[in-house]
Amino acid sequence: MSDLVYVIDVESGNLQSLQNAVEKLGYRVKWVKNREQGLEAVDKAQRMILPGVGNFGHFMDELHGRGLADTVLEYIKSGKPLMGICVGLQSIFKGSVESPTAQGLGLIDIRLSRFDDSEKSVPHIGWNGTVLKGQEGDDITKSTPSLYGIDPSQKYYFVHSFAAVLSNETQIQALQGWEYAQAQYGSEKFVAAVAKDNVFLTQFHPEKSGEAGLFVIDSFLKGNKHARISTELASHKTAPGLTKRVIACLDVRTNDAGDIVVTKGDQYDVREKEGSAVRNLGKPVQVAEKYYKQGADEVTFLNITSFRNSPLKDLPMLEILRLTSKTVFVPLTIGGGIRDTVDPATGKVVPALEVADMYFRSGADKVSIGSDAVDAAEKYYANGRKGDGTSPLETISKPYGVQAVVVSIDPKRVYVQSPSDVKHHTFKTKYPGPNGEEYVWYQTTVKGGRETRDLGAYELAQASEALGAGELLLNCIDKDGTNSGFDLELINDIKSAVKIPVIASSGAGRPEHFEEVFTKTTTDAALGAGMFHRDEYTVSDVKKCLQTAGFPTRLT
Ligand code: 1PR
Repeated sequence: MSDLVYVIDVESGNLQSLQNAVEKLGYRVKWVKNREQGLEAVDKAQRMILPGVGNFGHFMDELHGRGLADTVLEYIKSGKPLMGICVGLQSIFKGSVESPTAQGLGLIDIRLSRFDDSEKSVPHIGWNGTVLKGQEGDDITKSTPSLYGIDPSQKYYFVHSFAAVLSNETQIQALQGWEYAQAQYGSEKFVAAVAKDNVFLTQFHPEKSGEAGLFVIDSFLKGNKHARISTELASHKTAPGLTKRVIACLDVRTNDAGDIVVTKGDQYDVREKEGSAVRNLGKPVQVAEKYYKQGADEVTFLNITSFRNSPLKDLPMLEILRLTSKTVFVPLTIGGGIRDTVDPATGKVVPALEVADMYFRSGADKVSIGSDAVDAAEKYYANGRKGDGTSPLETISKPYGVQAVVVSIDPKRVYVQSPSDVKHHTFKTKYPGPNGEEYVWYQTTVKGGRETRDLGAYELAQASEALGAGELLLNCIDKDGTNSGFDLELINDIKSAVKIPVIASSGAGRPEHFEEVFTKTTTDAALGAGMFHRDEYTVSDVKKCLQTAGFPTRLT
């Protein structure tokens, strides 16, 4: 049998990682981008993958517009194996409330709905468990046959706001004849994977789900529908449900010798106290791989000097992403320099969407916007709380979906005597200021904290959500590099401002700080940098601490 895997490419999101996963498993990818290539695939392909991320309507328009909806249907009819991923799964359903006029392929008569955000963050981002219908309550260590290797004791990476939520009998009836695994987010149960005959679909991203996800892709590629779960994989037991994510963050910049290094500052100052050289904590690709092996749920790269003078095609971060995504099979975020920019090589203005597109094509799953989001938020308020459609937040989230866009906030604490002293949102702090001030607001900054703006972090968070951010990376300059624990007050305040997930950042110095932030706030994820870079603790130490404290955890 040929080692070729035909993959439908409608230029939606990070296909590089899927290619890397397929290649790691010993196969080759052949892209299918138009009807002509689709006809060849129907004729010659022995396996096909239909991946998708982002907006349902945009994805369906591309699929229909390129004549590839017919390709998928003809291919399915031929009886050869097809695997759909994320929006690829969603496209097989009848439609989605996300894009009411867009037609799904209609193989399953269910309309996708949006998760209820009154009780939880939406999008649903992170590692969640699955249960195969009919096997609820089974002891999985007995090694029951699985659905393409999906293991109920493992966690898989989900990122979506819309899902086939199973809330009534009619929906369950619509799945008659299909085998399916369901997952639960808050109180809502939804289809995590579904299969019938030659069709297999996952809502989660197996190519981003570490070794457990690679095993699922491998089972599909080998046609091993009821693969037995290896005892090695089944040996990790953890509490059910969505985990709190533990993220390793790499601040990256060129040092004075011109090398690209991982660095780390104290309150954003990355120079050594003596000699003033940029701190060098290793090479980005190797450091990222180390954290993947330790069990990091995501890896974030922040390009803290944005390499302003690099011609765009040679952006050093592109190569770092390309190399990292070959060995790191968890989500990768890239931040720094995501804005409309002028290419120094050509003098041409390059819109932020094109910059982001280059990163997605190189293996990034999310882009993180810092300074430019502050500018966009200022315009949003000046414009009567409306976007004008031109900010990178809006232009990137439209085609790629909000889940692909993070806003990184770099705030500083400011004390005031009374809320009426400032126009910004304030709250009463447990830790009064130097002159006994009982209230605080958090001032936003740009350019890595070098410039302050007359805008609060609370207001920035709300504007970012309204303009198209799917997640917030909440740093805190006062806490950065202090090893004194996260700023719990700030995190709770920002969580109360938005419905989208928040990543707590700055101040982690011990595994217990992660336990504390997940116990005392409702943050969805927490990020550490210095404590990992200095080899004081591993990501795995943090995971073990969380597991002992009873949190659902993904262990590797
Ligand atoms: O403005 O869109 O070009 O993005 C620039 C990005 O670079 C922003 O995300 C900004 O936070 C980041 N950045 C800029 N300058 C610095 C600096 O340190 N001089 N780093 C910087 C931000 C903060 C965290 C850090 C945590 C955890 N680093 O990400 O990793 O505070 O540290 P800890 O656990 O050791 O306390 P744009």
